[in-house]
Amino acid sequence: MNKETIQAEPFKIKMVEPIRLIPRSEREARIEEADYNVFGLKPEDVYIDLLTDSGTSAMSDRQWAGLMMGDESYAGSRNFDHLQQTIKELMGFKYVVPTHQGRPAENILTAALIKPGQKVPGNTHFDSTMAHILQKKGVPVNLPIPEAMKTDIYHPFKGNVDIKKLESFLEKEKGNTSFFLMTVTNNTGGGQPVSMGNIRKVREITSKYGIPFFFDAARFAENAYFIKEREEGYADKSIREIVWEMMSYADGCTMSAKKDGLVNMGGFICMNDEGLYEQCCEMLILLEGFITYGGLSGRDLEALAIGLQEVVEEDYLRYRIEQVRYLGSRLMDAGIPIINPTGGHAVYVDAKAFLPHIPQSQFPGQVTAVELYIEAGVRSSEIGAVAFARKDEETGEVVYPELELTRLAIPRRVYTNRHMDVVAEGLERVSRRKESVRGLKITWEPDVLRHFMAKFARL
Ligand code: P70
Repeated sequence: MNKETIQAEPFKIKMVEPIRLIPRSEREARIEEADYNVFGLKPEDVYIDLLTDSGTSAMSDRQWAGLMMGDESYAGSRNFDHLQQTIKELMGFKYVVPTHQGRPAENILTAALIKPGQKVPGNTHFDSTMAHILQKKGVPVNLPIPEAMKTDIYHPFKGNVDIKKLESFLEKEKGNTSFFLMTVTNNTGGGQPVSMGNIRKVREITSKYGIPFFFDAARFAENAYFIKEREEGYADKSIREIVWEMMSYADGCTMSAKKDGLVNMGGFICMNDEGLYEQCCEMLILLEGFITYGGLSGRDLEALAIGLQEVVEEDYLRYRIEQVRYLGSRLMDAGIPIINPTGGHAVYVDAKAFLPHIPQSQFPGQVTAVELYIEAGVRSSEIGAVAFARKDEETGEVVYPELELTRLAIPRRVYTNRHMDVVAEGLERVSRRKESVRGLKITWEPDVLRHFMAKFARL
């Protein structure tokens, strides 16, 4: 917590959902029945659920009140007007296309922009983004700064793009590049922020080569908070001013509003280009619904409009980032290797360093998630070889991601720091017996996004 001021959570709790820790023997049985995939666990068998920060936020009383004001008209819902107005005031884009979550936004934008064989560079694409680019026969290209891959060294903006690499990439590939995508914060690389300076440079370079520049804005407000905290010249700017400036450099964005929209379901695409807007609207009607609801109810649109106003409140963001930092510092004090510094929405355990005796082909990130569940009933997720390893189409060899992580994603406004203590204690206990922990092998997997459904067995 901030040492100079006395500040706790900027909310009080007026509704609770009971949770329960089932006995260890039952946890062992449940994870085996789930084929050692945490996605297969029943929520009632999970004590503290850090699987994702997506769609798991607690809404405010104002948002719940907004739900009662839903205008469920098929066309022209006033809640859409409210949402559109809110996004325009916050981000400044001309057009807003609502979707029911981030994936349809990605699907529609990538379908509109990518021609087969075209490259899509970015800082680091997240799993579903990468899958959508590949599905459109595009080629995802990650160009993070080298510091992003060194988990133990501090860098204030590990989400940054390597500007030199981008420049030489575009020099060669400009004729074969569809668009540039900047993911804020960089989820794959530890929820790490991108600096305004980096965003500005990317705009300069993409403009020079005539390449459209989009944000994956799922965690835009958390990114803005880090800019305010860490980047020179931004300490006295409001979060809204920073968000406005960030977005001013881009041609549009996709958004999974299940994160920084503070809602349980929702998303959107924004753009300034009218032709692209029309193209996206056509696909939206085919895939999601009419252009004023995009797969959502009127009430959902209203809750999102209110959530987008709450997420840029500085008191909220301070609490949010400090809670993640609190868990991170507990783990660092216990000698558990994590990505340093902690990011915006999660603490990422460096599973290669945590379980050095388990090779990446035996999924140490997944093993850590399984063991943490057994130890403390805490559900986390793997962001490593299960999610990101790929067979090279030419050589047939498996290419492993550089980072092998177990992510402790913290839902917004849901858990207290006492819950974070339990998570830290659980990992400390796994750490004490880690030499005896064994690897996993995959017994079944689907073709795409295998981490959601793969089955494992213990080696
Ligand atoms: C997460 C979820 C979703 C996401 C994202 C970024 C930067 C787009 C999307 C897709 C996915 C997930 C991962 C592991 C466990 C559970 C869920 N991220 N861009 O938790 O948006 O989910 O709304 O379709 O992070 O990070 P959507």
